[in-house]
Amino acid sequence: MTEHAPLEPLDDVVDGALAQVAAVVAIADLEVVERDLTGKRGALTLRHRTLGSLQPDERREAGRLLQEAKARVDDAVAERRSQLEAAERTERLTAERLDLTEVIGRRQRGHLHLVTQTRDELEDLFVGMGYTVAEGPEIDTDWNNFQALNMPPAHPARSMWDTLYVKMGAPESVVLRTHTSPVQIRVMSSQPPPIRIVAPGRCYRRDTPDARHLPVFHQIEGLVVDRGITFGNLAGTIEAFTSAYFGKAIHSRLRPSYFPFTEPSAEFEVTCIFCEGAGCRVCSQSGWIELGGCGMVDPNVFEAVGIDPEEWSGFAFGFGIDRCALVRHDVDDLRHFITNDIRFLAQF
Ligand code: 2NL
Repeated sequence: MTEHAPLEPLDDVVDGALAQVAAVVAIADLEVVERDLTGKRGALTLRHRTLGSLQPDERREAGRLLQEAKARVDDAVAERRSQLEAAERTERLTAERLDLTEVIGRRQRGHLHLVTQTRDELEDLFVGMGYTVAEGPEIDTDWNNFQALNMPPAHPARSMWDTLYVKMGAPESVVLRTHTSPVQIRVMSSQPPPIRIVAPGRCYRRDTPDARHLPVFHQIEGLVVDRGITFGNLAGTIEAFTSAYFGKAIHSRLRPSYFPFTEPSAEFEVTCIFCEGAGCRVCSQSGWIELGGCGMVDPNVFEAVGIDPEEWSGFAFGFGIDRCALVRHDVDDLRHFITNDIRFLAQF
């Protein structure tokens, strides 16, 4: 501590000390400075020891000045310490800051596929009309899929369906169902009329995918069996369902057709939802869009499942769920449903 030799003016010692204290930027350094000044061998402590060699009057005065100097230095150290502590605390708080009000974008939730939504909606609609929902396996017997539906083996009507056979049991005895009719055959074979069911589900055909065909698609079929069921009941049911699903402006019409399992048979069409019947490109200027098929259950089908066609009559209808969604939501290609492009799917 030669620079703080006893002869150096006390004011200079204090000024130097204050400058040092002011220059300190870390609390640890402040402690070193403090020790150099007021510690055992500190500059001020050493001056204190020289007091003993002074005359009492001088000693009192020098002692007072020394006390005053020490107090100034102590104050400066204390103030600097609290400044540094405050700065350290602020820095720590900033680093540890948690903003509990921060809004973080919500996790995106998925939703049901449009085809599933459509199936649910159609089920609800028919349940509201008094039907129950029936389900069955996607792999079924040739009997349930074809023979009971009035199509014996090798019958030419089978060529209407591009069937996929499964190697189970006898050759060509098990198929991936080509429609959901086998579900209705199962119900009719296992419970007596009256029957009011819809059978929705996945079906398979050996088709190449294009805008209007998918090899794996979804169908919903309806079946009503009771005494005195007429073609008028069928037409009324189709009309009730189409206006409930597509809206009051949409109506239905039936055109004669052929299915092996219904007689008479018809195709049903709905008012084109784009032009509401005026004629446009989508409906080829006809004002109508074909949706599915229907008819009165063929007596041969009743015979196959053990229901007496003299006592009971019934109607059935069927249409594609995918195609229904396509028409209602103005989708231009069925393949969008299976491409899994999230930009397409997220629209519905
Ligand atoms: C179509 C035509 C149809 C049926 C399905 C049916 C079922 C039984 C008996 C008689 Cl168990 N018929 N179903 C009847 C007529 C048409 O579907 O174009 N579907 C996409």
